[in-house]
This record gives sequence, C-alpha cells and structure tokens, in this order.
Amino acid sequence: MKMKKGALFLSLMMVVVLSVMVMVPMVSADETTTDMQVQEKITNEWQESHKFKVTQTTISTYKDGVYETITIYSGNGLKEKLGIENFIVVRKIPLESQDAEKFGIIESNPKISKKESYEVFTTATDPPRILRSYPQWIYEKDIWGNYHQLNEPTNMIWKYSTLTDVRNEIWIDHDWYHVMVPYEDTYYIYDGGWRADYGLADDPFRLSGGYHIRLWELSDGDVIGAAHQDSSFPHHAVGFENAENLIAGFFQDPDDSAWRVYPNLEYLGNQVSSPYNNGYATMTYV
Ligand SMILES: [Ca+2]
Ligand SMILES: [Ca+2]
Repeated sequence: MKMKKGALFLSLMMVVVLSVMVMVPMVSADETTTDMQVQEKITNEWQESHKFKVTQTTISTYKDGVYETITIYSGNGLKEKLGIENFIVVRKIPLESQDAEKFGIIESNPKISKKESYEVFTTATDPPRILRSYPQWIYEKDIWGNYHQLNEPTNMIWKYSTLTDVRNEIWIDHDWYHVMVPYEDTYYIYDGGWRADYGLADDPFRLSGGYHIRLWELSDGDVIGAAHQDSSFPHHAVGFENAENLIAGFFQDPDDSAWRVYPNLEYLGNQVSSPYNNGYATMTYV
C-alpha cells in the first residue's frame, strides 16, 4: 500500500515536472513584456499615490542685484498623507540692473502670484519607484529635505561610462560650462540614495536662453542626463527633444569612434506634452 502511494506520488511529480517543462518556454517568451508592464504599473501607482492638489504661491523680489523667488506649496493631501505642512524653496540669483531692465524686472514691492495644480511630492525616506533602474524624473529639495518632482524628464543614458568621460566630451570638446549655485539650482534623482546633479550649459548665465544638461552617475556605473533648452531669464524648459539631439551629436563627431549613439532607444515612460518629450532616452554605449 505504501509503495502504491509512493508510485502515485512519483507519477504525479512526473506530471508536474513535465507540465513545468512545457510551460517554461511559453512563460519566458512573454517575460520581458510582462516584467516591464508590472514595473510600469508599480511606478505609475507610486506616482498617483504621491500626487496632491496644491496651491503654489510665488513671491518674487528684485533688490540689490539679487532676484529672489520664494515658492510655497501647500495642500490638505500633502499635509495628511506625507505630513508636509508647507514645501518651500527659496532661490537667489545674481542679476545685473541693466539685465533686469532688459527683462522688465524693476526694483519694487514683491510680486505675488498664486495658482493651483496637481504635483508629485515625497519625503526623503519614501523614494520613487523606477523603471529598469533608470530614474525618470528630477526633483527639487525643500529646506526640510522633502522632494518635489519637476515636470522635467531624464532623456539621455550613457551605458558603461563615467561622469568624467561624458562631461569631458561636452565641456572640453564643445566648450560648454560647468554651472552651479547661485546661477543654477541643484536638482536630484533617486538611485538607491538621493543624488545631486552636475550641471553643464552652453552659456553659464543663459539670460537670453540656451541649452543645459544635468548629469548623474548611477550606482551601477551608467550615467544619466536630463537635457533641455532654457527660455530667457527667469529660466524654464522650452525644449527637450532638441536638446537631447544636440548633445547626442557631441558623441557623433568624426573623431568619436569610441561612442555608439542610439537615439530614443530606451523607454523611460516619462512623456511630457509641453514642451514635448517622447518618453524614450537616447542610449550611448562606449
Ligand atoms: Ca565628440
Ligand atoms: Ca527622447
């Protein structure tokens, strides 16, 4: 009787093993798509659960050669779900009086504007979920160390490279400048830890606009960048794809035999309607 039970068990095991052997190839064929879809669902759910309706109050002042903006975001969801009472960022940018005049900025009482919008916020210990180890969005940090997601996507990846090699191709070969505080804000990505950007631009001040990229070296050794075209002062992004294409060209010069550039190869799921970003990053291999 015992033998019979054992034989039955073995037969059942054989059926299970054979079924798994038949099933495995079918599962493998769909695995990449399924895994990507699962990852995208997780990242989208994280985005939705961190999106809050907020009132944004901006106070701008120009005094003694400094243009200062104080931006305050507040909202019930932000307070109840994340415990953030107010998200405040202060920017102070040096601005010569003749330049201020050119942009119609005059020394006067503070200018106050208010608007309502839906924005993504998080605390330092509740980082965003990311697709295939690539951060999709960049963040600004407030005075208490909380993060606000900007509508600025990452759009360039250098596989197996280093920040130094990528930077050298841009600022040495194409005469760009390293830009930093106070002329430039520091922005962050999350990659196992919050990392500050290294900024490069075709003009350090870009009063009349220009091109700008922020770079981060990732923990796995790749380099990721967020490239955009800036408006005139005060800056905001007016182009993504054009900046991505321009900088991709820096790695396709006649002497660039070491780099292989594949425009819009990697899907990052970070589409933006205006200015347009197609959600695919240019991938460059070394
Ligand atoms: Ca080059
Ligand atoms: Ca793109």
